[in-house]
Amino acid sequence: MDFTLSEEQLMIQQAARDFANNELLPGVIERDDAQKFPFELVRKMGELGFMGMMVNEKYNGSGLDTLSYVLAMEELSKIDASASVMVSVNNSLVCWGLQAFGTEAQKEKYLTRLSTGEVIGAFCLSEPEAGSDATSQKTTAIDHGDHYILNGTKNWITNGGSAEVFLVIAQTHAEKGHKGINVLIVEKGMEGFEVGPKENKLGIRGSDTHSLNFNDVKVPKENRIGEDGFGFTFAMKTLAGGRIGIAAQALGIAAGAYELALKYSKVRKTFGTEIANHQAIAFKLADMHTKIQAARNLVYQAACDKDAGKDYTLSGAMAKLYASEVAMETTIEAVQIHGGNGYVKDYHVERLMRDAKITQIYEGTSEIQKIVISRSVLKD
Ligand code: COS
Repeated sequence: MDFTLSEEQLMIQQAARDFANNELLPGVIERDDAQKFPFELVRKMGELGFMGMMVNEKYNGSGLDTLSYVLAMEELSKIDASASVMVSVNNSLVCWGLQAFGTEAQKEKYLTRLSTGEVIGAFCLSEPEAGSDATSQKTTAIDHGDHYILNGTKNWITNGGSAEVFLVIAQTHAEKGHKGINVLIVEKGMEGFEVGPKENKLGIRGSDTHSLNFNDVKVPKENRIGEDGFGFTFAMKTLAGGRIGIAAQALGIAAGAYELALKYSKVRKTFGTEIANHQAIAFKLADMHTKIQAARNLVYQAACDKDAGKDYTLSGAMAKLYASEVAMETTIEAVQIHGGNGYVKDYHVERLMRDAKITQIYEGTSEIQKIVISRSVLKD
């Protein structure tokens, strides 16, 4: 495999690196503490084209490939995974889903604003009793001719408090199981739609995660994406791409922690020498570097599969499974290399360790990725 980056891809990678260092790094510890992410930063990411990276320029997007998106995700995630999850959800789940399956009118009305960061989107699949078991939707969208009446609760919704456009998965024809599920575009402010309290999380604390309640929300039928009953397939298809974005996030968290540990090991001294000169530390760095490169190859491969029009369900699942494991292992080792300093906030690695954990959980847990991978392997 040749992953030589083009001039344009290198420029995007550099732009994301510069933005992360200049704009995201200042205040990242405070944002994690306060569980806040100023919308101003979302706007700035929008101005740089990071909010609609794979969206056609016709809809105000950047018109880039998946590999460019992955490169940007990696760089942003090295510094601030709360920022990068907002980028990931908006790009892979909301914008991509609308571009691939929305009507022209839906794209004009919603996608053109989502891709610039003027507004931000949320993807609402998980429920109190339907996370991994995504077909068990309790939220209902009952057909009333020209509109649906939406009732139910969604949980752990990234961008829940700041989004203006919500893609909500709901059951319309319970007797048809997953073939009776629809996806509706819900706007902030629709009567009966309430944003619940913010979750107090272990990691990615800057991103705002909320539960959402829908009480007899009237949603016009023109807000349904795709044919009647397309909702579950929509969720699976968008999540297949979303997993590449989260894999890139995990890769970035791992690489960010590794870079910090490498730097620290060359300045921190014990027993009269820099700790990098102790084989115990050098071997840790060797393992981290090797695993990160392996994860990077899987992530790039999945992105290239998507760009080549190949099926990326398997490669995306493998990338997410492996990169998220590497993120967890690497960040734990980075804390260990930092010793006591690793356990305090100023050195960043404890935050990266907390942030890493969610990459093994959201957009399909590691166990779900193993279901996807094993089914694919066994089918051959
Ligand atoms: N692309 C398109 N369609 C897909 C698909 C994909 N990647 N994966 C599954 N489907 C389709 C199947 O083809 C099937 O359709 P048909 O009945 O028409 O053939 C349908 O979806 C149901 O699939 P399946 O029978 O495999 O469903 P299961 O209940 O066994 O669940 C898993 C499949 C576990 C893979 C699915 O429920 C899943 O991904 N769960 C995790 C969801 C998730 O990521 N949650 C996190 C919340 S978002 S942060």
